[in-house]
Amino acid sequence: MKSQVTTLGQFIIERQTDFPYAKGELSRLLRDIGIAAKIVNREVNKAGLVDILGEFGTMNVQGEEVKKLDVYANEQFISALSAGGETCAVASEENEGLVHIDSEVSKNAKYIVCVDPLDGSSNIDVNVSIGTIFSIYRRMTFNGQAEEKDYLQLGKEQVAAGYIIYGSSTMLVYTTGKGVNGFTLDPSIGEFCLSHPDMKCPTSGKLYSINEGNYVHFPDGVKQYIKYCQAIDPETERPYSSRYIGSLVADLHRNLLKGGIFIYPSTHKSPKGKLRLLYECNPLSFIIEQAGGKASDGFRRILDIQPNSLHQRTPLFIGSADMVTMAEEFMAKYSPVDAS
Ligand code: AHM
Ligand code: MG
Repeated sequence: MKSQVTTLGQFIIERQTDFPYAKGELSRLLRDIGIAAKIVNREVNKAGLVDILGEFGTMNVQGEEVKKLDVYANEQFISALSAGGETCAVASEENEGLVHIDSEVSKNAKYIVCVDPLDGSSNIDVNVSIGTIFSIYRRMTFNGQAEEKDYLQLGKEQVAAGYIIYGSSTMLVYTTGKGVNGFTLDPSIGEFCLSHPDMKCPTSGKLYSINEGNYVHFPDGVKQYIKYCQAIDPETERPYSSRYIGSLVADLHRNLLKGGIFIYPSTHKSPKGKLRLLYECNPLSFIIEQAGGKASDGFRRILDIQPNSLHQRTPLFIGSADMVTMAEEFMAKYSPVDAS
């Protein structure tokens, strides 16, 4: 048995020298996210008890209103980031506009955070894994409150990104552009402990993940790629297996560890796809690239897309590099017109 564990806090401090100009702010910001993650984890684990402790919207035994978990998670992350003082503003899936943190300590802070506080929240009631996704940018403007220019940056400008998966165990996975490291929450000591150092996504895999219920609405390139995944070919070990949880962080996490491709394409109903560029696709794309994988909208690298609005959507093809490249080839051949 290993006698020593490295906690997230220790790891962040050890890696602080990776950012000679950051003066510890980024480390503190990551630590704040770790704290919020533990609080959200505690509530997610209690979700099954709502029938006993009170339905959402009702009063619990302490006389407090029971909040929906995604609203609760949003409040926790914003409050941890506000208290930390390193973040001047937060762009969240739960808020229409940018949330400015105007306190004395935060208003001149150097970082801006984009977050999906609880992704896949429709899965909570059925005990399926859900996640938090976050992305950190350096602030560009310093004329009072943060501006559009600060959060509408290219994904490749991210200084850090990560996700937390609330699953059979809870993990925090993050990158600061120097590889990807994963930490598992040890509930007995209440610490995230380094469990997956230097994570790498296999270059190819045997899993494809897509909501096939939407098949008729997919572009031809995606339909043909699905046929390719299902065809018999012993050399490439096809047919591949289909695995789709419908919870982005969980689907991505599995494919990152085992190799595979996740696709949420454009559909007739949603020509821009469903997933959001700023706080879903960009952070996961940064992580997958840092792990040796690839992320695309079917035609171009996600991290090169110029965002033009906070809640912008994009199609997403993400996972093992060779599989994403192959899917792009199908798109170029059968759906050459980029609908996005
Ligand atoms: P949400 O942000 O409303 O939770 O939606 C995002 C989720 C992702 O976790 C998942 O990949 C996707 O929606 C699943 O969508 P669908 O049910 O259309 O397959
Ligand atoms: Mg979401």
